Amino acid sequence: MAVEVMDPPVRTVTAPPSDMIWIEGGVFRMGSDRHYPEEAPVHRVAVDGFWIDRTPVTNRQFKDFVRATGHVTVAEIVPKAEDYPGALPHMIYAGSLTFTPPRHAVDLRDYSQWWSFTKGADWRHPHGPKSNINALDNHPVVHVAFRDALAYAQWAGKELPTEAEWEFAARGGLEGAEYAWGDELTPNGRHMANTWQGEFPRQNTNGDGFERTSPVTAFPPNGHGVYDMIGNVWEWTVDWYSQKHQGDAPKACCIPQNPRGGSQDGSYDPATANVRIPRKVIKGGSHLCAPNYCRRYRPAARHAEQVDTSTSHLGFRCIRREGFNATYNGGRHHV
Ligand SMILES: [Ca+2]
Ligand SMILES: [Ca+2]
Repeated sequence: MAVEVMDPPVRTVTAPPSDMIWIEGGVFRMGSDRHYPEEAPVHRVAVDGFWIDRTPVTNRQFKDFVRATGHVTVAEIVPKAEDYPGALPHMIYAGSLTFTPPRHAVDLRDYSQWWSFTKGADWRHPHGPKSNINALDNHPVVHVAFRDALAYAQWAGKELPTEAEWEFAARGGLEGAEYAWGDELTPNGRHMANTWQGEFPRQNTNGDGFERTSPVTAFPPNGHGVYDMIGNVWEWTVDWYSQKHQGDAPKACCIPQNPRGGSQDGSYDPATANVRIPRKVIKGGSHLCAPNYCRRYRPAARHAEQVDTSTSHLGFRCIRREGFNATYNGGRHHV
C-alpha cells in the first residue's frame, strides 16, 4: 500500500547542534539606570528569536577549530609597527594581556598595576610561554581577539551575538532584575557566577572556589538554561561601542528591532586619540569583577574593548539566527 509522504515545511535554518539553546524573541528593557553611566538609559528593545551556545567556547572546542583550519590567533602574530605609533620597536612582539595580582596597595585607577602585556601569552599559554591548558579543556578559551572569535563562528556555521541579543539571553527571562538569577549577588550565600571576592586586585579570598577561570558549567545556568553568561570571562559581541544607550522609544511602534549598536567611527577611545583601533562591546564581566572595583557581573553591564586586544579574562560564545544560511559543518563542533 502506498503511503503518501508530505514534504516537511521548508526551513532556512538547519537543526542547530545540541549545545545550543533557543531564545524566544521578544521585547525587553535593556540597560540599567542604577549603575555605570554607559549602561543608561534603560530602553525597550525587540529581538527576534535565536539559538545561543549553552556555554562560552571552551579550549577543547577552540582546539578542534585550530586543528581543522590552522587558524593563527592575533596574540600569536607579531604586530605591525605602523599600527602602533609611539610604540618602541623592542616592545612590539607577539603576546597578550595577563593579570598578575600586585603585592602591595595600588591606585585602582592605574590598571597597569595588574595588567601586563606578556610575551608568548596566547590561548594555549594563558599565563605566558611556560603555562599550558592541559587541565583546562572545559574552561573558556581566552586570549582571543575579535577576529579570532569571528573566524571560529564562521567555521562553526554560527554568528556572534549583538549586545541586545546577548543581554536578552543573559537576563534569563527575569525582567529588570539586577543579576542573571535575581536581585541578590549571592542569594542565601550561594555564589552564582565566577567573580572576585575580597579586595581587588591584591586579595582574592576565593569564596566561589576559583581564583582564575572555571569550567564553563561550574555555576548554575540562568532561567533559559544558559551557563556562565555572567562572570568567568567577558564575551565579545559584534556591536561597536558607544558611550551611552539610545533613549527609550516614545511609542511602542518605534521600539528598535534587532539593534546593532553604535558606529565604528564613534567607537574609538577618546583618551587615546593617536590609536585608531575601533572598539566592540564586551559583556558579562569576569572572574576579576569585584564589588570594590568593577561591579560588571550583571546583564546590563558593558565595556569597550579594542578589536585587536586579547586578554586572560575575555572569551566569547556564538549564536545562530533564523534565516542564517551558513552550512553547518556536520558535527565537527564538539560539545
Ligand atoms: Ca572567583
Ligand atoms: Ca561570561
